[in-house]
Amino acid sequence: PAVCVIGLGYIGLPTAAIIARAGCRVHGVDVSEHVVETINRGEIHIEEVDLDGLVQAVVQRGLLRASTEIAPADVFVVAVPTPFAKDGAHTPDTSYVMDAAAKLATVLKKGDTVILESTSPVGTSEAMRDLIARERPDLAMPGMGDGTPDVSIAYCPERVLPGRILEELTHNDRSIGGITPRCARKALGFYKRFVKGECVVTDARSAEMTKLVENAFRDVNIAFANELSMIADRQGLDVWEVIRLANRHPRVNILQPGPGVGGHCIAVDPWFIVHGAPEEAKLIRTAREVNDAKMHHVLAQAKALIEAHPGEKIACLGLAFKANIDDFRESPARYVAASLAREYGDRICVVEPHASALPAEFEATNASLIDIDAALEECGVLIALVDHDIFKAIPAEERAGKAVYDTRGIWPDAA
Ligand code: SAJ
Repeated sequence: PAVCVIGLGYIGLPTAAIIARAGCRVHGVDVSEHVVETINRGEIHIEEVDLDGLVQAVVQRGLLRASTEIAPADVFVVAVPTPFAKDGAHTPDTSYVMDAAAKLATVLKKGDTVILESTSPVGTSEAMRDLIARERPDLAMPGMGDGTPDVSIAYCPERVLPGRILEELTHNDRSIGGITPRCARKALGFYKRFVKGECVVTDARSAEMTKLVENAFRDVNIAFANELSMIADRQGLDVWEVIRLANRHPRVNILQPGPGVGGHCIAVDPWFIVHGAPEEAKLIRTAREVNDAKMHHVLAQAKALIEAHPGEKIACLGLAFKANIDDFRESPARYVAASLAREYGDRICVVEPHASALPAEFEATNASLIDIDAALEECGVLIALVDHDIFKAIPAEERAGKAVYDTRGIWPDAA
């Protein structure tokens, strides 16, 4: 089939490339001219393992072409962002999804399949169907009226881990949520072309909730670890030791505390559940609050350590939102480092091997970006914010004599 992928970001572009590799002709759509031009040159605008080679290959073979304009296709895959609305109340903003639906409605024809992949609050696929129904009264929609529908609509979330996207897009199991069972079968046939994992068929609302639940599960579990770390700080305990020991229990598996939860999914998606059921989603809301509070706790602890070492230079190790990636968006490490830079200026040295310059918010500060060797020579205070392998590998003798705040537990000997 001819496939149109709308949204060529962290999920849309790898998905488009994998569908193209499976032999489908893919028309990718993005609002950004820059993104479109980059892809049509066979290059990529994001960092992801092995994605550059794959995009280059499918563009060269003429299987993937990007444009700012929608084009007719047999299957439409929507992978646009669903951020928060700007109301400060964590309300999901599904306007990008609805804009994509309105665009594809202009070229939709009988027999087409529309698949939503964007993380979305429960009911979004149906809302998308309703919008398409309004735009295209000439087409019969699934789940509306008695006749045979003219198009199929399904919700099929991805669950890939940044850094392993290509591998996980192919091998992870997937939920295929049809607006009707017939829609699910249609979407299943499409995913079977390029997914090696198991494709489990369900309804659209269950699939929408499943995606949110997966990330909320992880958020709640990380919140447990982060709350433990704050309790341990209060009681003068080594949280890493306590977790190591507790995890010896055959049915206990506590996650790792850190400086808070970053990324665009785990810190966002649980709010979509809270928004849908505010009275009931107490634990899920509290987990979000605990993980956000952890970031401020880390900042306060870091300041206390810095104040106790006047005159010393401070190395903030890491800006990324997690280990061994170059993604600094929504990163607690970046927030902590930038806050310290604003307060302590040129005493703050940031080490981030995945950055070539400090992000914009550091500009007004006198903080500098230096390499790990210089940091170990010049800085008397080390604040480990990201568990990059390069930081984990710093031996005890190179940290000796320095004041250390290890927010990730990367140096078990330092406790
Ligand atoms: N973190 C901790 N302690 C831990 C584990 C993680 O503090 O023990 C922190 C990380 O440092 C990071 C944040 O949590 O700041 C999130 O990292 P992550 O590796 O848990 O997840 P993401 O955001 O990279 O990807 C998640 C994944 N979801 C789950 O594992 C349930 C991924 O499978 C999803 O596809 C992705 O969200 C998404 O796009 O929704």
